[in-house]
Amino acid sequence: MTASGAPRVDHVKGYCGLCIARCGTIATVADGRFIRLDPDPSHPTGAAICAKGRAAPELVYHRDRLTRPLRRTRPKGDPDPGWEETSWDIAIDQIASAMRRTAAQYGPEAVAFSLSSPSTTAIADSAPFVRRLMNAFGTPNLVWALDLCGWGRGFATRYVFGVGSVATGSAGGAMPEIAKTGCLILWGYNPSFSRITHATAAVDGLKRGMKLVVIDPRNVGLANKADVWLRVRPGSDGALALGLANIMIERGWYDQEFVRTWTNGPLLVRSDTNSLLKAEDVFPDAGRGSLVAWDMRSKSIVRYDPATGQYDPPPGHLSLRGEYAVETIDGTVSCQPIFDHYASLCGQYSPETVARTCWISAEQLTEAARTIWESRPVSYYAWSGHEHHANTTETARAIAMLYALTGSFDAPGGNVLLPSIPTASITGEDLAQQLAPAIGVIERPLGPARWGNVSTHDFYRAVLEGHPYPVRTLIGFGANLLLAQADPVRGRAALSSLDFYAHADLFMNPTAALADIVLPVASCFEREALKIGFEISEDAQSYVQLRSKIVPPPGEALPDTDIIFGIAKRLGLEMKFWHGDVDAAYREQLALSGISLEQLRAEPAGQRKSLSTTHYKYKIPDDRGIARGFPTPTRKVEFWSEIFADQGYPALPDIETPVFGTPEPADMFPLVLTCAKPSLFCQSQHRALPLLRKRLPYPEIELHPTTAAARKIQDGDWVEVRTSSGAMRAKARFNNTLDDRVVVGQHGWWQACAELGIAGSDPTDPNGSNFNLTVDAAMRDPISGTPSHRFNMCEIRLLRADADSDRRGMA
Ligand SMILES: Nc1nc2c(c(=O)[nH]1)N[C@H]1C(S)=C(S)[C@@H](COP(=O)(O)OP(=O)(O)OC[C@H]3O[C@@H](n4cnc5c(=O)[nH]c(N)nc54)[C@H](O)[C@@H]3O)O[C@H]1N2
Ligand SMILES: Nc1nc2c(c(=O)[nH]1)N[C@H]1C(S)=C(S)[C@@H](COP(=O)(O)OP(=O)(O)OC[C@H]3O[C@@H](n4cnc5c(=O)[nH]c(N)nc54)[C@H](O)[C@@H]3O)O[C@H]1N2
Ligand code: SF4
Ligand SMILES: [Mo]
Repeated sequence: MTASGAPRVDHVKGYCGLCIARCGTIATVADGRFIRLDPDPSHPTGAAICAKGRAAPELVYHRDRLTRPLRRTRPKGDPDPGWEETSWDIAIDQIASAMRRTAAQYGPEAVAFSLSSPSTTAIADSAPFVRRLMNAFGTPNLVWALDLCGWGRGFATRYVFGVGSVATGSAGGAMPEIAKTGCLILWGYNPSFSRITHATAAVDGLKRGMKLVVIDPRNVGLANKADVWLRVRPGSDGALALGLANIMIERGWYDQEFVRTWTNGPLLVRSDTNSLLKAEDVFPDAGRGSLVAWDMRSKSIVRYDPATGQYDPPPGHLSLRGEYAVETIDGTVSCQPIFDHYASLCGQYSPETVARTCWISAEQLTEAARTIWESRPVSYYAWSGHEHHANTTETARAIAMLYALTGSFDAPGGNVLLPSIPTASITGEDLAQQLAPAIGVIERPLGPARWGNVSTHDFYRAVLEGHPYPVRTLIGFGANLLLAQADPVRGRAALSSLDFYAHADLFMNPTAALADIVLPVASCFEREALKIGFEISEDAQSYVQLRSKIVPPPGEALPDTDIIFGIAKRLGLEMKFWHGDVDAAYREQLALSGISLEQLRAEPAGQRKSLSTTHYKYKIPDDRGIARGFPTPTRKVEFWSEIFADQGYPALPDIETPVFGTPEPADMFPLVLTCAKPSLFCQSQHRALPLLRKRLPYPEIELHPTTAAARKIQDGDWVEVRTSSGAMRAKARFNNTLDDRVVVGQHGWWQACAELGIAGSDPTDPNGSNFNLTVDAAMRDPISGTPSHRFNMCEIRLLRADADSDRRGMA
């Protein structure tokens, strides 16, 4: 209260950390209570906020928040864990002791960490410190959903461009420069629900005449504003990308100059071995590493040196198509340029094949290809729709190659490697001594484990079968594995059989319920965090903010960062953690930026550090005067990957499209099942907040009215969705824009909402509502291990026709 008795009202600028959009916000605090959140239009991501942001005060003050460290007193498997409150001191002590014990017996790699996705929680505040702790402790094993989220867009595409084609939270990569783009492609991505800052930018783009292509089985978000909406059959995106490329190549709708100069398309492939022709195959004196292309002007071969990116002699006109007889040391060998092989691969995806495979007409396909070609510069963002498949790696590569045909990479209005404020890395790579190979890297050497990211299924196997080595302790920050991942039954068995599991979270969840220790975490509104760059544009990238703590956390809850520093200290790693001083860590991060921590603390609204974007960075000469090119083995955008070939994978994207009607007879499971995220909740969270839950009380499954009518299902009826792997329940929601062979569910449902009298459900119960019980965990991408969350065959059955049996339907 103020002296006059009126409430004291403060407005605190910051940003919402609840999802990847990281919207700039203004929090209203009245007499010390956080009462509302509004957008901050002066912030580069502050044009709007969503319903989840508006519900933030409900999240902060929710009665189910964890407030004290809890210790299990009854065995795992007992329906009552017998949680007992304990002190931070004891909890951290137990964690450090368990980590030490496991390391002494099995090696430090037997301690794994898990993390929620930074796209759906505020864990980005602390994720670099988790990596640092892992490096300092000596384990490479971070279990998080990277195989489902970030792999396709940020990592698989590195095998084409050398960098991610779209930036992931941490990996870096090129972002669509929406403000300048001629044509934006949203591929299996609905930013209207999932990243409203991109949606706002796209709407602005449409106002100035930008073309929009949306590729989604549903007409959702901006699809109804799109110039072309391709209603792709789930799981066939790779075939679609090759089919679009086929039309573009056939009609000459591709940037030949870019392909010739900046891709490895001209390099020759030997037909006898199906491998790249090496200069040493032709010239006995050639050094190792050089390759060969065909010059049409001189009608002879030219050498190509990837170390310099130069052809020798300088070619008149490199060939992209045709077959050439080359005199090699072993005799005459017929060779074709890589691009010719790629074009032939695309040729297998004729409009008729695409119509059959992807359920998209030849006219629409051509219209999309024409729009893309005629509206350059093109930019794209592909997300969950293409990432949640057992063919995501090759699909992501095929989309990236289609994109390469436009020549728009790093062009103004293309996918641009935006500048960033110089910072120092704090993940402590230098602290890591000889880490063991991450779990999964032996089976899938090019997959997420190459970068220390362990898929949940490999983690379960290491715990249950000790393969490739045992994992006995898990320290989790958020990750709700039982809901996020397939096979929760195996997940429960794995987590229950650990020697020790600690989980830090805002709320108890079904995964945390299997822990030995549960730690209460301060929400993003109750802790400081440093954010350098807001990703989506040059302006956003130039913004630095030290998010203020708006209100204190409930009870004894602590920021993740403090917990990590606490564990480090107890492990004797304090010296590697700035002697326990979080500010010192921020100072180190900021040292190169020219912005001080004091400045940021004094100005919660944030600071701008002007940046300017240089485009076409691949053309810029390095200090030897050699154009930088792309950071790939051939220094070019790669249609053909020797890295893939060396590991026994096809060098060109060989797409396996899941077949409609399999694996079971089509009459048992005649419908294709995919899923999408609702706008009101993030993943498995937020169902306890009445403001949100009252707008979507129960999980839904979207289906076409004729599909429903054939099963006597009415809009709003409870139905069972069954696949050969399992079942779940949801309410039917009619959607007449869907193909009548496709149904679309939602995952993440388990939580009760006591305020609305809605019960929760067990994630392993087929009468509950865990979508991921229907996922076939064995259907996995051979390169990344990604399970197929978005393609399975299913059947839908009416449970009850009476609309008011909601409570029983959920039970
Ligand atoms: N069928 C299907 N499955 C999917 C998906 C799908 O679309 N369909 N999406 C996949 C994707 S893209 C992802 S990223 C994963 C997500 O999987 P997860 O990363 O596990 O995300 P959530 O399920 O939302 O669980 C996040 C947990 O973190 C907690 N949390 C929130 N903020 C914080 C914080 O600041 N600190 C800590 N310590 N905890 C916090 C929440 O309370 C919650 O318990 O799920 C994947 N699974
Ligand atoms: N409201 C909200 N926002 C979020 C999240 C959330 O859970 N809720 N999660 C955050 C996270 S972790 C992520 S990964 C992002 C994800 O953001 P998005 O990628 O936008 O998420 P989704 O809605 O899961 O999937 C996008 C679209 O893919 C379509 N789709 C389904 N199957 C296919 C297919 O086979 N091919 C194609 N082309 N499309 C298909 C769906 O119909 C859906 O409209 O959102 C982030 N923001
Ligand atoms: S979209 Fe909503 S939840 Fe995500 S950051 Fe913005 S306000 Fe927060
Ligand atoms: Mo995600």
